[in-house]
Amino acid sequence: MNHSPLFLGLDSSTQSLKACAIDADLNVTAEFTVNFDADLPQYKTQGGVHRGPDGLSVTSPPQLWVAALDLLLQRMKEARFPFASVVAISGSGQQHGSVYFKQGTHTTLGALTPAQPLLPQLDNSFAVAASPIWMDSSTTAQCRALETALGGPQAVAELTGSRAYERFTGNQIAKIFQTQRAGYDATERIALVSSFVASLLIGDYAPIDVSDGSGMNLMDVRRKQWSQKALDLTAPGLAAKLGPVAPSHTVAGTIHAHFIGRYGFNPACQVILFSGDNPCSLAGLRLQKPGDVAISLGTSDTLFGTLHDPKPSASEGHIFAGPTDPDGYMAMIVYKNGSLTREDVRDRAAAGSWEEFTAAMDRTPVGNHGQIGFFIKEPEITPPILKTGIQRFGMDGKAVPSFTPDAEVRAVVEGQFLSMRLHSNNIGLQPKSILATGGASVNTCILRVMSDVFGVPVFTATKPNSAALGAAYRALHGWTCATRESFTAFADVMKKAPAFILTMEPDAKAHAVYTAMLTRYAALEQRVMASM
Ligand code: 5FX
Repeated sequence: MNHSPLFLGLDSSTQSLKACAIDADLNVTAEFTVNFDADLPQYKTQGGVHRGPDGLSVTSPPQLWVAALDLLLQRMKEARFPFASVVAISGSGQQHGSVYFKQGTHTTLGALTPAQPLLPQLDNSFAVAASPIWMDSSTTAQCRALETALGGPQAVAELTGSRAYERFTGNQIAKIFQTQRAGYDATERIALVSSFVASLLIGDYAPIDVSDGSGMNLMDVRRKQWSQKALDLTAPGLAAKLGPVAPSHTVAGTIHAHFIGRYGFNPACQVILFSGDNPCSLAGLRLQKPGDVAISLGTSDTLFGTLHDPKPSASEGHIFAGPTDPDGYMAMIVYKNGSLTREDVRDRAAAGSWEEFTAAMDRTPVGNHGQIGFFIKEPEITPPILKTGIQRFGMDGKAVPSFTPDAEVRAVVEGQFLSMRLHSNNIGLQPKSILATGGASVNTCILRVMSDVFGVPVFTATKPNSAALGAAYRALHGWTCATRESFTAFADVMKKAPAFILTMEPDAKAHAVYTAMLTRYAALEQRVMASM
């Protein structure tokens, strides 16, 4: 080896395939990207996907993901990337998407030759032509059937970590069994996007890791094993088609001869199980102790964090097995009403200007004189509210038609963080510090409210490619555990990572105001849900 050891993270996301290499000191040494629409236009995807005529089905051709891996590695080779120095690879995949390997593909994978790219060798290996992905919402019937059979949404959440969701893979598999029976029967192995890419790299079927496996409504999230009951309710013979689930730091195998011969990988290079993009982002943001929470303020707002005592809930969020701690869990809550909703209020009440928005926040008191608003511009996920609209309440709890523009601005920000505090506590998260990321995290008046509502310090991090970086960190973690032949805490391998920036500390008085407000917020939310 000419270089110090490298750890490679791949991120097969909805729109692109990225690679991020780090050295043992956690410095990023190289990054590469293949954009599906622009670089592989022959697949005619838009944003990496095909939308069905029903408006509900969303799929991608699995060949696209294979072609992307060929192209990415080719680009890395042309850039003289030192493949021989890579001692471990791991990866991230968009969650929930599924790939159906045809009977006989196990043999094909083992026999991959370096003489050709992967695609011509695997073109004919898929029993289901179109892989359903996380944007698909065509499985409501399968979700309701699972919930009915298992005793209701809360029972499904208790067992699998989430109530039945349309995009969750078990419900997608049930639909494939019901509507594409020949394809299901011809399937030798069902992979998630994550385990699919890992399988290509080892030339063998890689297990699904417990963290991404939690996004299927098929795994007993506490035992971290498939639930035979859920499998039986989904499709016959499913256990054999899924193979095992395994802890995320497990070594899947060593890199296949295809990659050694074609690109010059080191034959000893280990492939660590791939995981989902959200679990990998959790690793990339180095959340590891219970109470470490990240809030990404983007088009949709996402809150996730680590915990030891999860409280799965039918009305909010997801519990996944932890991607870095085999005994731990991660919780994730997604809000559809994120930046677009804040921007809507900015445009209506603050002349379209963030400066004016900040000035309105400065002119209004913490707690907004008891005024509380619910801004449902998009059908909301947390809590589930399908009907859109804005509901405003005065201090006396009576509905009011409008707030002053300044109060409107404060109400949207306070309402969003009160909701996050309420629902994160409901599923067992007890934030002790928050890492804020995403576009709106540059806005300090928003971070002020975040810190005061939760009563914890807020750190900031730019989040470029956190899933790919997290995958590279996980490669280092899995490799360290394998090399030492004993589990090593993720924190131990992250010691050299740069510190995050402390941006906001909570104000005790403001926090007390929000704590008092939370009870009223929760009661009003019940009213809003009942009325919509
Ligand atoms: C998580 O449950 C999701 O559906 C998305 O965040 C996908 O993982 C995006 F890839």
